[in-house]
Amino acid sequence: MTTRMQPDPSRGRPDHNIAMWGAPGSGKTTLLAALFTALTRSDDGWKIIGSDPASSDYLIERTNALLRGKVFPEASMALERYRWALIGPTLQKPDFWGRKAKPRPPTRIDINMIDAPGGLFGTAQHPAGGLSAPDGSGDSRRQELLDNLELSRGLVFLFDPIREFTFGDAFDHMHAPLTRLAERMLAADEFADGKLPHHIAVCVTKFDDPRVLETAEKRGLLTVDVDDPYRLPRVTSEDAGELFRELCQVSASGNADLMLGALGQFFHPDRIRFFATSSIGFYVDRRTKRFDWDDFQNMVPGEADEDLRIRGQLHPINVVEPMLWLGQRLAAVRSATGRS
Ligand SMILES: Nc1nc2c(ncn2[C@@H]2O[C@H](COP(=O)(O)OP(=O)(O)OP(=O)(O)O)[C@@H](O)[C@H]2O)c(=O)[nH]1
Ligand SMILES: [Mg+2]
Repeated sequence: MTTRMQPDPSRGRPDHNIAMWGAPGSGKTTLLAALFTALTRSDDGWKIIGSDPASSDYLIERTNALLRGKVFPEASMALERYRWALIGPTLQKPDFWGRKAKPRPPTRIDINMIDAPGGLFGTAQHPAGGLSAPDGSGDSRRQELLDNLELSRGLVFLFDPIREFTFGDAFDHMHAPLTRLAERMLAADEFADGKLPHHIAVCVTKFDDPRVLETAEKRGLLTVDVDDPYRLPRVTSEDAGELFRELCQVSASGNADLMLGALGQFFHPDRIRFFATSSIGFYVDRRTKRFDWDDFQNMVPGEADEDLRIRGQLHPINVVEPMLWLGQRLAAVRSATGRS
């Protein structure tokens, strides 16, 4: 079903590679699995299409598992790569006089997405140095992960506030690979303005969790999109940075605030954007079709104690937006630098 990541020489430098980055269980694979539903539920005309059979299979299987099976993906074991195209709307809105414009050619954003087991981001050692797995496989997989980060120009970094509250290890999973990546980019002369050339979408995940939602509410960060029939609470990208900062305060290790410093050190401010994300969204009663502050939890215990399942329909929040932002920014860089 999945393909191992290999550089594809026929495509030249893959400027559009986007890599997911985040601690184990931070929600990387679920976010990918929710992409199709997110696009279909929003009415802005974007769709996602697999660019090869394995990537289409993934979309079909994962979408079904989430929607019908109501189950979350299993923890990732291998580095997996998917190729998708996001196809934009073709119809333009009527102009001021109500005249319909001619359909325009669709915008296409190619995404080569890399999803790795979160464990690979922790305790990353120098590829030439000691090995953590007795058979050396951990080391070669870490090397592969770094190769991918080096080739990508877009990063989706997932910060899981619930894990941070419990384990407090998000910074550990960011710092080591970031340092290695910077070392490689410096060696490759890709550190021109003293920053990495990458764009980074920082997603605060599990926004549907009551603890995260309440933090946003207490800080006065919640808004409602007037076009949203369900009236789901959201946090705009402008305010999501503040939510991130606020959630860093409840880190079990107290190290989470270092992440903001590291982001500022390594990434150009224009190339960082924050998102408050939930792959499953809030539970909405199918009769009332409205968000209800007294009954919004969409994650419920499953049959086995440790199992968690999805209760109702999926209403993904800020799942597509980070991809579109990255895709559009990378396309702009590509056209400005004349790279194909
Ligand atoms: N509340 C809530 N929980 C979520 C959401 N997405 C994922 N989870 C929970 O987080 C768990 C891990 O999600 P994954 O998508 O497997 O995380 P991952 O980052 O791919 O994990 P690894 O592959 O182990 O690195 C799931 O089993 C769910 O329990 C979400 O949108 N909301
Ligand atoms: Mg995973």
